[in-house]
Amino acid sequence: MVTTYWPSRHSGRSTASTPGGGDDAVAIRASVANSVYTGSGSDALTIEADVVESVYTGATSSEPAAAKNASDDDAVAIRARSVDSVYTGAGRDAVAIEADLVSSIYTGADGDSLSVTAGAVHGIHTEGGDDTVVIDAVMGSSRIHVWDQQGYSSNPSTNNSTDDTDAAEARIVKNGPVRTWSPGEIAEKKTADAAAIAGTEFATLAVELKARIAPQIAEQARAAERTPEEAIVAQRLREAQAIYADVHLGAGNDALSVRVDEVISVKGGRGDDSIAIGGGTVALHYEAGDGNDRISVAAGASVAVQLQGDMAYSASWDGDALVLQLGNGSMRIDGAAKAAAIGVMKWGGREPAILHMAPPLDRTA
Ligand SMILES: [Ca+2]
Ligand SMILES: [Ca+2]
Ligand SMILES: [Ca+2]
Repeated sequence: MVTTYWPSRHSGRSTASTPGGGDDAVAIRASVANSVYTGSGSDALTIEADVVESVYTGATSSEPAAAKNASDDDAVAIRARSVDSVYTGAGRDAVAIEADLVSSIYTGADGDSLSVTAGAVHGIHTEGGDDTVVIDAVMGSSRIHVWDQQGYSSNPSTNNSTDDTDAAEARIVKNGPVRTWSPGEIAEKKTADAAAIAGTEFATLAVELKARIAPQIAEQARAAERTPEEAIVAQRLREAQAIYADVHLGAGNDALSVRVDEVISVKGGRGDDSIAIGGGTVALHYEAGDGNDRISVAAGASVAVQLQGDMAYSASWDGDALVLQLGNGSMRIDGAAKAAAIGVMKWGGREPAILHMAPPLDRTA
């Protein structure tokens, strides 16, 4: 079945539902695409909207058990300003999302392929199976929670909120112009470079937050007896801390390519994962049983290994690679010698251990 929802540009909310078996092809263009269910079968879903909420391409509860247990391969492509709650379930799904705000993406069991181009992103879960993931973003937004914990609210005027990610997102949605993408604009957006994304309001928010916590950074550096250069590096690593990672690759031997302008946190989880860090500061959460992961870091990027639980570690150099023994597992960081910084920290520990930092520029050269 082929269904095309093409409501008028001012029709507002659009709800699509095509439950049941069969391979559905659904295209939606709307201001708000809310509660889209395609049911069982290998579905192809395309959405262009300002706001996308609640997309589910698995079998619905009213379908027979056989349909619910099937591993259907879905293809989902979304371009929007804000995307929240996308579930593709079992099967080898291919999901591509391009949006300013991306949260709560679950690709379910089996080896999925996920590509996210975003301003702020959190709540990515690719779950079991050997997944292939590409993330290109300004930043992971879990860190806004971290700053709240440290007492620096990103929104002091509404300080009662315990979830400042929501507050920040609400601000974007509230203040942003309500508009619908034209096909030409979407094509333009698709080819926009990272610099354009860096100009979003989230990048501005990150700068504001940094300025607000600058005095605390200076005080912590004094307390830890760091040099000014070390204090800057330590703060950069600490900024990437999060209780709950932005990106969870789940079990399996996953492959992730990630690049951010600011910081993002990633949990590779069980299995031997390959993670390529193309830019920014990436916190890698690691706990006992998380396997032997292979990391490559681009020159100028930073890695903050965030150990969870009470785990001993040791570090040694192998050429330009830094090899960390982490309990019964390990992490090999290729290219570490040319990274801006490599550090190890524990959640709740205020000061990261700096294992490597780039030498300061020789100003006389
Ligand atoms: Ca899946
Ligand atoms: Ca996985
Ligand atoms: Ca792993």
